[in-house]
Amino acid sequence: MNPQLAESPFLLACRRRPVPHTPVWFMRQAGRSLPEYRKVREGTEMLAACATPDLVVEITMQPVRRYGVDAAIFFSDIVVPLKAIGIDIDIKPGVGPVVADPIRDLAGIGRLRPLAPDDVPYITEAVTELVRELGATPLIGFAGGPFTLASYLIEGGPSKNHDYTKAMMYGAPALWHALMDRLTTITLAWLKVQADAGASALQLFDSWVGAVAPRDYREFVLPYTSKIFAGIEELGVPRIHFGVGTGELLPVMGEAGADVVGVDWRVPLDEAATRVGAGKALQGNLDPAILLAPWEVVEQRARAVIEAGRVAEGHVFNLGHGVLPSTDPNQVARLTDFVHEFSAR
Ligand code: 1CP
Repeated sequence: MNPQLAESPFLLACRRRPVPHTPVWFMRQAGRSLPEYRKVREGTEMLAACATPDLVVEITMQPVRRYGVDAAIFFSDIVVPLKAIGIDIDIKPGVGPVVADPIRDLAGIGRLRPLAPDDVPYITEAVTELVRELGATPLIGFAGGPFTLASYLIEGGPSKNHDYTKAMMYGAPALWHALMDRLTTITLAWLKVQADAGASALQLFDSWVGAVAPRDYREFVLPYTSKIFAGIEELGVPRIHFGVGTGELLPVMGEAGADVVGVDWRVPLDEAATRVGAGKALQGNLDPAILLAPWEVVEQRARAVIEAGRVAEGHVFNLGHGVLPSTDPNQVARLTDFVHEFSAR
């Protein structure tokens, strides 16, 4: 391991140690807001791009080069491990993941076989090459959270209300638990592949779990997120747990076992620190839409995030969700510099 890596501001903040400046990276920092991304993706479908190491390396590096962010996020997608075990899933432009044959019964769950490292040699190859190129900059590996993956598989695509998903959760709990159990096994193997190849941190994106109430999270989701975080503890890398609209879930998410909890823009970080409880760093939480406003507004709001973040035991600056495709990359560059300069004062 590169000796400077362990002392990188991002990994120090995740471990709640003192930092020279607040580290910053952005969810969806690679992708559609960057002209250089749109250029290299031309003519290649999303999931084909994810299985092409040269492209994955190039796209992951683009925001690191352009912005000088404190961490890279591996360019892939939460559905890649599902595709790799043979689920007929595609990412449709302008829509998102679409599943040909949604999983709604025991036979469907039976199709979710365990993932072996041999299923994803291109992931090992891309991560290995990236770690070499990144040097002292950490690489964040990731997986989709079990509720979010279950929702795509059960609904067959993006969903507003998660109707079929909740129908199974409440109406066929044995089926639900069997599905979550399989997804947990796949997710553990998928995260391990990335860490074994050299990823420095792992983030679980349970993006849509904010749709469930705390008592239901405890019964239907927490057993699986807890098992995932406990299962990757031995890999020795910081574990980050993120979801959107999780203000009410922060206390129970704080119990799941991550080292860092991601917060969306709805709850200020000082309040989030209280809700999550002691012994955690926080990541977040500027509203991504703030970047669409004039710079003066961005600066004022970013300052408030950094100040609220000082209450937390560790703070990684980020947005409350992904960079919006219409964002001007120059705003992101300016924000990165501002976070570094203002937090070092
Ligand atoms: O052709 C394209 O450019 C498609 C757009 C795109 C991109 C750039 C998709 C389709 N996925 C990705 C990459 C991606 N996905 C990354 C790496 C890039 C980076 O962060 O810099 C990551 C971490 C993800 C993870 C992901 N995929 C999540 C969790 C994060 C989040 O934003 O909440 C989710 C929910 C997905 C599903 C997905 N994949 C793509 C889309 C458009 C969606 C969301 C669809 C929906 O609204 O349900």
